[in-house]
Amino acid sequence: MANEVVFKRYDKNPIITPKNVPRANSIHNSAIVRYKDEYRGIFRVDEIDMRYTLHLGRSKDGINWYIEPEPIKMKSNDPEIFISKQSYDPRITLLEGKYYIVWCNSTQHGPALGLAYTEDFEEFIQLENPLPPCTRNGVLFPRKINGKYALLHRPSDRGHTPFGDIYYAESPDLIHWGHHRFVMGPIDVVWQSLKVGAGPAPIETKEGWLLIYHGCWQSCNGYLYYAGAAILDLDKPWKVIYRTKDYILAPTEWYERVGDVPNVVFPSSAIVYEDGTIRLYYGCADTYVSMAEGKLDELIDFVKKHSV
Ligand code: BMA
Repeated sequence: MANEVVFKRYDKNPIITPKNVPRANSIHNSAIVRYKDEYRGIFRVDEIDMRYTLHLGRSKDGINWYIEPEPIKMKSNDPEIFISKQSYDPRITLLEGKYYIVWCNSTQHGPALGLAYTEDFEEFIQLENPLPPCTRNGVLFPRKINGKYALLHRPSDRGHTPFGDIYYAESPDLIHWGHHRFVMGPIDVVWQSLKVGAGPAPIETKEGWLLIYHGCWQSCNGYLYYAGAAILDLDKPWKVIYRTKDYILAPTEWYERVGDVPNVVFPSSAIVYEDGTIRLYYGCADTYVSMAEGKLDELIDFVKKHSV
């Protein structure tokens, strides 16, 4: 396999294909966590009418999955919050004992972040919309920072946004968001020269918050998506300490190159194990979910040694 710098791909990738759900056209950018001795996932399923919705998945090993054929029904007592018919690209964060999901709703006013939590992966409670449209790629930090909840997101437009910067926002109560700060944007390095967006929930390390993100550039055949990593200041996460010049994962395998949108790796969940292994789940070509593993300390060394 080409270009494996820290992460080694699982040899039976892709682990999830459209065959996992009867009506699926594709299953890709999804949020996966460990739950008790098992795994749970919130999967983006595009169905055969090309509507995209969030479905619950259960797995004992994180590789073989049962995914519910019907979308998750979130509970909310406020009809004014965005519960759109189309939802995509969830991220998940374990925060104060609850699993918080941030995803993107397609609304008539453009893409808008949704926020919900679950404690048991049975009942999902939707909270106030964190921000107005247009913004995507939202993910919560796993603890309060300076006494506030913290969110990364990417302001966008209504279409296939040809720009994208990562921003930081904080909140005392997960309802009111402010203290907006620019974190990072595209730079003059080809694979991350058009837009960047946050991937999995940031991981706290001694060096700072490890953020795995996607970077995008435009070739004559459209957008290509790669994975990179950065280390953000622990107390001021809008300050970037290191950021990879080289990508950590690129679309090189058939399942990353061929699909509804070719040449896409879209990192969306990461799990750190007790032995220091980091497992990355990522969407492939807007069609599949795959998995790759590496060592957390090697990833941090790589980010530091190959920083811009
Ligand atoms: C982004 C998002 C992702 C998708 C990617 C590549 O803008 O819409 O859902 O994986 O484009 O098509």
